[in-house]
Amino acid sequence: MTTATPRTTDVSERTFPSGFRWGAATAAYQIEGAAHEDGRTPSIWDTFSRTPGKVRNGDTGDIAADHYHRMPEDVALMAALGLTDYRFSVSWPRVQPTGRGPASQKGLDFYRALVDELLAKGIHPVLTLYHWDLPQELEDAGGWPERDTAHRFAEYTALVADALGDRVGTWTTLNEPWCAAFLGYAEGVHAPGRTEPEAALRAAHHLNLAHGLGVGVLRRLVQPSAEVSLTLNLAAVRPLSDGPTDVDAARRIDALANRVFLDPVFHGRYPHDLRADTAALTDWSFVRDGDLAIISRPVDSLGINYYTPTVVAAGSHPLPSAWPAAQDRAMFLPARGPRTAMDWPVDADGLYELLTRLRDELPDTPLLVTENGAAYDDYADPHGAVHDPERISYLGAHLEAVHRAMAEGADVRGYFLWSLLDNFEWAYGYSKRFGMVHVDYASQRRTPKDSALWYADVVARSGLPRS
Ligand code: IFM
Repeated sequence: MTTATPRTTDVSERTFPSGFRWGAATAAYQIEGAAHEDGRTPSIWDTFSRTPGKVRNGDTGDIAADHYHRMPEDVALMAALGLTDYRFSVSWPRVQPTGRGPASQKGLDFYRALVDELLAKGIHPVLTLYHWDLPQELEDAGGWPERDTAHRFAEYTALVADALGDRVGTWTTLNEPWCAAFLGYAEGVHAPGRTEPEAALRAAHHLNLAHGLGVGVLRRLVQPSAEVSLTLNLAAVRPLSDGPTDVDAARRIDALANRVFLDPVFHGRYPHDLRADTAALTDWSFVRDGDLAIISRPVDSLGINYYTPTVVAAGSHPLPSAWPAAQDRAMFLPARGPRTAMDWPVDADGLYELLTRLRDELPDTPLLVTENGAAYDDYADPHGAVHDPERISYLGAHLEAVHRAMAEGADVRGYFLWSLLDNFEWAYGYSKRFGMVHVDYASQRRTPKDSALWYADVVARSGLPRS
């Protein structure tokens, strides 16, 4: 269990409490490469990225940022930046190649070495068990819409917990199950690329079940002081107006994006309105007796990933099919503000809104901002420097929003910048650069961008410089 952090936020100085965790985040498929080494088998992302037209430029994670071979150099970078924490994910097909049965010791050895390297440098490892790389064999057996996949996840969790339970202090079951379920099984823009709305709802439930089963395994196998957590990409939903139809449209999106996870995990129930909205698709009979008690096993913290807000109005402009029960009822509008290279509006108030909402709704749950950051079209200048003032401005505004929420009582314990390194940005391939460290993919040379130097200064002072 986590111990309370002293609440000493100083608003005027914009400093953060002592013990505030300053990290960076990555995910296995996005940085590791070594896709065919040491017994690793294909995940759904290996298959998807090889399917023509699915990933920009035909990019794959085969080499990525070659972190598998450059791990000590990357940990040394983290140490040079002064990070207190590093959030990474374990590749399921690397440690349990067929998705069932015994572990690959070679696969586990990589993570043992990573954790040892982090601990030797005084960096707290924050381990995510599932960041979207389901072993292909489990997808062939039906994937997340199949209940058995949740049980396979529990088995895999036990293998990782057995190997690292004595050394890893923070465990996260899932990263962004919304993307895994709805982008993967309804809209089909993420692996495995299926477009079956009912299957997406089943997948969401089985991801929730996997989380709860995983929590049970972790409580049994990892050190009792360990923190057990879950990371959600909650949508900061704003209705365009106070009018009842806009408010109802926002309610639908909130149910499908947020409460489909928050309610079962923290309150042991699915929202009535979600069940009603999706009644034409499913009767939810895949939720069995006892599931919600498993799913709502207590966690020690909640991770929030935030990038941009979601402005919703009533309307019939077609929504992406990731939103199965909101078609013809809601439409998305762009928030105001400058855009990142993802075309996502920059709006730090959305992060403040989310954190203060969670302060009110989950007052006893410590929060971590487990991802926040921005892609820009960065390049190394002739002197080898990478100037990224827009990213510095994005990060500064969002950290200010975190600080403001904390000053108003949100119990935020840490912030993880997405991402440590430029990496494979899923369906966008290598075309989007989120790293604070630039990666030249031809040479694999790492160059800290100006934002990395800025962030190192923030970490060193545990606060924002006066602007
Ligand atoms: O790159 C992703 C990450 O894998 C999950 N959260 C959002 C990031 C940016 O799109």
